[in-house]
Amino acid sequence: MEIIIQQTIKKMNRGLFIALEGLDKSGKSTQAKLLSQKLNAQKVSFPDRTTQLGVIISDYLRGNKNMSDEVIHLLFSANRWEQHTSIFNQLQNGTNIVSDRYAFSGVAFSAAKGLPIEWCKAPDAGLIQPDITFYLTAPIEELCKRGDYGREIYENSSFQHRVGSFFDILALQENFYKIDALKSIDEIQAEILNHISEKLKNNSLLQQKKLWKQVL
Ligand code: T5A
Repeated sequence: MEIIIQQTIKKMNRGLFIALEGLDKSGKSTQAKLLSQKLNAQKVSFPDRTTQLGVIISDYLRGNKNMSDEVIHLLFSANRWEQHTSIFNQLQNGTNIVSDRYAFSGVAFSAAKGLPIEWCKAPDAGLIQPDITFYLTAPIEELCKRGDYGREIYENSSFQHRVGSFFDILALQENFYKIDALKSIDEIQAEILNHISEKLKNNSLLQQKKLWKQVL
């Protein structure tokens, strides 16, 4: 399946941009790693904790730094803009990109704090729009049993419920492909590959778009 997908992408004359979104511990990183290996893609992660801005964001997430909701939102967005040119150039050169979280996380998490959705979208307007966005979701009560849940400040049930409701709104607005995150890792990967294969039959994917230009 992945060979057919790669051959189809080659005909597009540019790389495919895939984003994985969802609640904390829904398995995004696990799937992003597998998918980037299968599609010979470059994996990017947001927040990108390797840059100076990323270090500040990481401190905030671990509860070591206080910031207003507006400031941290803008830092998350700036952290994506830091990678914008690199992502654009790689796509133009035919490299596929798999993004572990993207601007939709920015909107869902900040809107869950009470910031207006349109305000949240504005700083990310103009970033490259993913060709396909997967939304991994499951009851929070199940996800909070996974891994080291609870280490970062957003990992609490009531907040994640609010985040989930904004992801649900975005999923409808942005046409996300919703995935049951309680399925096995292999089942989810197969579903993702299947959906990419189906989507590639649609020529509209050939056009590279920008996020939310209409809100500017
Ligand atoms: N944030 C992010 C914002 O507020 N604004 C923004 O603009 C952005 C980009 C950090 C936080 O920042 C917020 C959102 C976050 O709260 P992060 O670094 O992506 O973002 O942090 P997490 O979402 O917590 O990412 P994790 O890497 O911890 O979770 P993942 O990637 O969803 O899950 P993963 O793959 O690491 O798996 C977690 C555990 O579950 C197991 C794994 O083995 C692992 O132990 N697992 C499964 N178990 C059973 N079945 C499956 N199908 C499984 N898949 C994975």
